[in-house]
Amino acid sequence: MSKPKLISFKLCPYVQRSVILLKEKGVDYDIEYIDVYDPPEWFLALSPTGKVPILQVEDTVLFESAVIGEYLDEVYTPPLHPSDPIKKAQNRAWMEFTSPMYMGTFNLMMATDKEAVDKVIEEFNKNLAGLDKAMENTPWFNGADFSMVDISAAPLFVRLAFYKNHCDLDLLKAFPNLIKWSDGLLARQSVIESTVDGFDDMLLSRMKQIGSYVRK
Ligand SMILES: N[C@@H](CCC(=O)N[C@@H](CS)C(=O)NCC(=O)O)C(=O)O
Repeated sequence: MSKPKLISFKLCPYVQRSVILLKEKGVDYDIEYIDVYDPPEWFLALSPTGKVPILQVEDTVLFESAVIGEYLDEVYTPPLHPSDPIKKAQNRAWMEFTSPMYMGTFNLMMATDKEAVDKVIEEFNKNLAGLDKAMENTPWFNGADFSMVDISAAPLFVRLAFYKNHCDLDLLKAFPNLIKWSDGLLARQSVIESTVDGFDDMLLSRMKQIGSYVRK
């Protein structure tokens, strides 16, 4: 089997989940970056949604990060879901829960006035409170075993750390369980290696273009 190839955008949290998973499993893969704001024709011909990630496996194109994740988990060892079906289902539910939160981090960047920022933060706080309550183990969501659900949340914490470091916005401060989870994830090698060089500067310059309210 030839190497799987991931089509990515350097700032995309959904692709970052696939990258972390590939690194956790030690898979040899190729990656090609596109600009999602000016996508090439070949990409639009391959991606049914016009979104990244897509994963090319031989002649097949997979899309949707959650599905790509499930495929990679089935094909490459070690399996990173709990084996108990009820636990696995519960983990998948929390993975679903984190997915729309990425829109929150994006909307925060896009907000150009205080009212819009406050609205995003209010919604975010509700979701963070739910996640904090669910995160009852340490160091990982399932305790000792690092798993898919940890991966699905990692890019979220990368972005929240960005807002804390560059925008003086500490969205985790009221959520002790999430602070511990975030600390563990941000120190993990696969997560450290999952962002491209210059990631923070790229986000900052994008925010400057947009006129993001939270950019100092
Ligand atoms: N549900 C999709 C979301 C992917 C997504 O929103 N990707 C963004 C970049 S982070 C994208 O490609 N946007 C381009 C567009 O919407 O045209 C997934 O999980 O793969």
